[in-house]
Parts: sequence; C-alpha cells; structure tokens
Amino acid sequence: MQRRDFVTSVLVGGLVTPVMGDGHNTENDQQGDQGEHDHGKRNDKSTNYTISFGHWNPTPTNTPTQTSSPIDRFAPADPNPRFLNGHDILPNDFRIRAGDTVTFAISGFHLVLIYRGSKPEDIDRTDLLLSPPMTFPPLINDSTNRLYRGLDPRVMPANQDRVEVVGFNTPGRYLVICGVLPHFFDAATQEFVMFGYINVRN
Ligand SMILES: [Cu+2]
Repeated sequence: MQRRDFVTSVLVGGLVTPVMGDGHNTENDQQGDQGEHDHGKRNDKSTNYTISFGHWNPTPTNTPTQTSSPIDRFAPADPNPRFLNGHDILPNDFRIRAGDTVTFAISGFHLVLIYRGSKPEDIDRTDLLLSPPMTFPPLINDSTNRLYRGLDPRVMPANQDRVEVVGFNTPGRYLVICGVLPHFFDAATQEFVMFGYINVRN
C-alpha cells in the first residue's frame, strides 16, 4: 500500500492516532503489534490474572463439619468468621507470560508468600513468627528463595480482605503458598494444603 493511501484510509477510518515516520512505533503510536514494523514490545501483550487466595464460604463443605451457614459480615460479632473461610488458592496451577501481573484477591487471615526454586517440602516450617497464645497462628518466616512476602495479616484484624498485585518478569515455576502455617501444612494429615504454582514463560 502506498503511504498516501494508508494515511487516507486511517483518516476515513476515524482514527485520530497520528501516523508518523516510516511506521516505527512512537510513544504515541497505539497500533501496537498490528504495525508492520512492530519491534515486539512484549508489554503490549501483557495482561493480568486474578487468583482467589482464601474465600468466604456461606455454605462450607470444608472443615469444620458445618453443612450450611450464612455469613453476615456487615454487623456481626466477628467480621472475619474463620471457620467459614475456604483455604484455597484458585486457580492453583496455571501459566502466564513474563510481564504479566497477578492479582491476589485475599479474603480472610492469609499471607501471600511467593518462592522461586522451592517446593512445598523445601519450606522451613520451624522458622516461624509467633504471636501471643490464643491470638494468631504461627506464620512462616523462611526467606530462602522467597521473592515476595505480602502484608502481615496480624496488623489488620478488623478487615483482613485485601488485594495485592504482583508482576512476574522472569520465566520460571513459582511456588505460591499461604504463610499461615496451619493453612499451608495440615499437621493432622501431614499434607501440604494451601499452595499452588504459577508457571511463567516467555
Ligand atoms: Cu491461609
């Protein structure tokens, strides 16, 4: 297509984006990867994913063995009824691309920890942050291979729900766990529970 024709078609198409130079991207160029001379700005394709990190269960199927219960957080005795909270990371194994971001939508008393190069059994469950008895459960304090540690849930007892958005800029397999020890590791069954993986590729 001749350049003159191209400019005409752009104008007819109603676009107001200036067409400049020889088609190389400029800082105002909004054509992104549709341009013939696109130089592969990966960030143009980056996107965001949401992971639910704990969730409220009005009709819980997990422990303790309640079969149904409404949740009223508006004016309740306890705005964060922990026995009605699901300890799941969902989705718990999925792929994204380098440059993408993940929104951790956190509901309830949880702590986001992200590791690269560790498996659940590698996490030190003896190095713990302890609170006075009968207040908060122990929190995992292992910094080896840890790339991200979220906000301390102990400092926001009134409203534990929050969002933390994390960018993943390097390919790899990332382990995401809840740093609340009894959520991460079930002492009764000796199984790892609240963890997942994010696989980042180019
Ligand atoms: Cu948790």
